Amino acid sequence: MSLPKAELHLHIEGTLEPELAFELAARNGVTLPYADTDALREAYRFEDLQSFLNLYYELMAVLRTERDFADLADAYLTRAAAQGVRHVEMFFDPQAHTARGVALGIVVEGLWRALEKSVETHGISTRLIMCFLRDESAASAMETLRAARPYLDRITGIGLDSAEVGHPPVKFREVYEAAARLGLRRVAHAGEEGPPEYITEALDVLGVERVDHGLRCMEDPALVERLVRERIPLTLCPLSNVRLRTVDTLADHPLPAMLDAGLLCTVNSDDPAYFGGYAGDNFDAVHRTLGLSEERLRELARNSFTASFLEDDEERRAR
Ligand code: ES4
Ligand code: ZN
Repeated sequence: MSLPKAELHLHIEGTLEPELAFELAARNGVTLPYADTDALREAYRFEDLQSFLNLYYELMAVLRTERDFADLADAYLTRAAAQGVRHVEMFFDPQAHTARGVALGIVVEGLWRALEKSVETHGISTRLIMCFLRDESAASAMETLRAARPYLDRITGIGLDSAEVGHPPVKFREVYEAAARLGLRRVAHAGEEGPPEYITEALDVLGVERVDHGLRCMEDPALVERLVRERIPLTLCPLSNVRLRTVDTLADHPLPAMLDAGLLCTVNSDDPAYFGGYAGDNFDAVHRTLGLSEERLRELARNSFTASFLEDDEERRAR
């Protein structure tokens, strides 16, 4: 599906395809515990979010240098452009790298090498969103925010990801307050595996402008009404939900009901190398399996620009 669209929920580390993982492993002298790309792909059968995260963090061992991060981002941008992506707000997980001895500067400068020329090279405008790992401490998140100070001209906002249940948004109240004082935009994963209360908390305590996933809002009609009234965008990831068993099958996905309820939904790819598809593949899948009309697909594409952090003039160029 090559409809022009913005990708608002994309973990750059989740775009690491098996072929590139092995190439980077060889380049960096890292041994992966898989014989080859086929054996690695065999491991992509997930029970839930945690079983995916275990592999996601394990494979990051191959990312070591600025060039690695630049190559990763460039490979993603090439694939995204081919699927009609005109703008991407890219998540990255600083703590997943600093914890293994890769400095934040390596990550940001490496990604930036690809991002700074991507309007020219790929026709894609970009923003960077730094995510905190919610299963790490609030102190670690605060330290990460402090370490990011030299790079804030390159970082548009903050997010919250990793294992959700047991790590409510309120844990990061002070970090989000500090980020707001620095002028950073705020989003957070909420209501993927966690309860609808986490969505409310992300809005009320963290002041998020957009909710990542937000799927479980459908269990709380009053919350749905609020999200509609306040025009809070949700960044849904249908293929991710199937692979992580948040929904039983794609045919059971609540996206059509969510659109009918008047929610500002967007369709995104999350971790496309792991979940079976990039942004356009997610659009194709909901078209085919959920029977969404062409008009609904155009609405989803429109919503992606409306929900983005683009300024009006940039938004017009991208649409
Ligand atoms: C993630 Cl699907 C998902 N959920 C939460 N955290 C994540 N990090 C990367 N992908
Ligand atoms: Zn995500």
